[in-house]
This record gives sequence, C-alpha cells and structure tokens, in this order.
Amino acid sequence: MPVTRGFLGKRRASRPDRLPPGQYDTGSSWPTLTAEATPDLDVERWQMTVDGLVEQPHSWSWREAHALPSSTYFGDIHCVTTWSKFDMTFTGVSVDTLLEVARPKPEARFVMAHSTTGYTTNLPLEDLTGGKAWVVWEVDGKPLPRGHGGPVRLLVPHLYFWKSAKWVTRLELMERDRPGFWEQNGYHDRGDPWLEQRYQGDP
Ligand SMILES: Nc1nc2c(c(=O)[nH]1)N[C@H]1C(S)=C(S)[C@@H](COP(=O)(O)O)O[C@H]1N2
Ligand SMILES: [Mo]
Repeated sequence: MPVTRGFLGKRRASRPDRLPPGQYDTGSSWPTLTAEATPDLDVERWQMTVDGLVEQPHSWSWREAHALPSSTYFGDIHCVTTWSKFDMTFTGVSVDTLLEVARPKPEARFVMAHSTTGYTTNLPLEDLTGGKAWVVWEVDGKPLPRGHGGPVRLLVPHLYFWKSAKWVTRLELMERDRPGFWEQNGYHDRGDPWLEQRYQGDP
C-alpha cells in the first residue's frame, strides 16, 4: 500500500509496515554506494537540462533552479542491497515543475536520467510525475554531501535507490525504454521495492 511516505506524517521507525520485503532498517547510518569516482562539481557551471521528446528543451542554472518553487520530500528510501532508511528530508524542486516548462510530447513514455559521470538510469515517465520525484540539493536542511550526489541528485523514493541518480544533470524523454547502467547489468527496469523488482525477470 504505501506508495510514498511523503506527507503522511511521522511513524515509528520500528513499524514493520514501512519495510518492503527483504529490507532491513539501517538506522542512523547512510551507506554510500557509487560505481564511479565522486565528481567535484562547480555549482557556477552546473546546469540541469530536460530534453529529448519535449516541446521546449530547457536548461536551468543553479540560480534559476533555486528560484523555482521549492519542494520537500519527507519519508523513506530503499536500496536494492537491502537497506532502508526512514524519515529522510530532502529539499529541491519537483520534477513536475521542470516538466511544466519542458512539456513532454505525447509520445514520451520513458526517461533516461544522466549523471555527469556517465551513470544512467531509466524510468517510466509516470514514475517521475504526480509529485513522486524530485531533483534535490539539500538533505536534512544541509547541502547534499558530494558522496551522496551533491550538489544535485535525482530522488525517486518510491523506487529502489539506484533510480535516484547522483550528480544528475539531464533528464532525457524517450518514446521507448532503454536500459541504464545497472539495468544493463541485470537490475530491473522499474524497481518497485514493494514488488521486490530487484532483477530483470522479477515480476
Ligand atoms: N551517479 C550515480 N548515481 C547513483 C549510483 C552510482 O553509482 N552513480 N548508485 C545508485 C545506487 S545503487 C544507490 S543505492 C544510490 C546510493 O545513494 P547514496 O550513496 O547516497 O546512498 O545511488 C544511486 N545513484
Ligand atoms: Mo543500490
């Protein structure tokens, strides 16, 4: 049932109904999982681009992105390596806000998120819309640490955390699905933790 813990309020961390199948509560620790070297990105040169199958491809500078209406996610995150972390607060901008400007074409159904490092991950467009996904630069009121994707990462908390590309700079809208980095290496194309969509071939 729980899709996003969004604004449903605080629940006790021990509540088992918050743990998707096969997951454990990592408590106060927050593991870092990175396939590549951590880049050192300059916010003066950082840009966020939405392009591909959109009416109006658009890029936002750091200052322009911060001038957009800010949006906060409060809730849980789930990594495919079986840790879940409760009660995280991330702030940035809703992906909906970016898509309002870029305006997806009717044939756009999938998105490839690109990081500066070359990391990619694919998602159905509908998993990024309707208040379910963010581009974030703060965690718990502080700038997002580099190791966790700072200055900016994608946040798609209702899917396994590999979909939340760190150091994200581009969302490319596509007609057909195409596997990203981990998806080419056997991970699931959607990755819903409540359905245990860990690997290709899972339901
Ligand atoms: N650019 C990039 N983004 C990434 C990854 C990565 O290796 N590179 N790893 C993914 C995986 S598998 C997970 S579980 C989370 C880990 O985020 P964290 O290190 O902040 O916990 O980031 C995801 N985003
Ligand atoms: Mo992961």
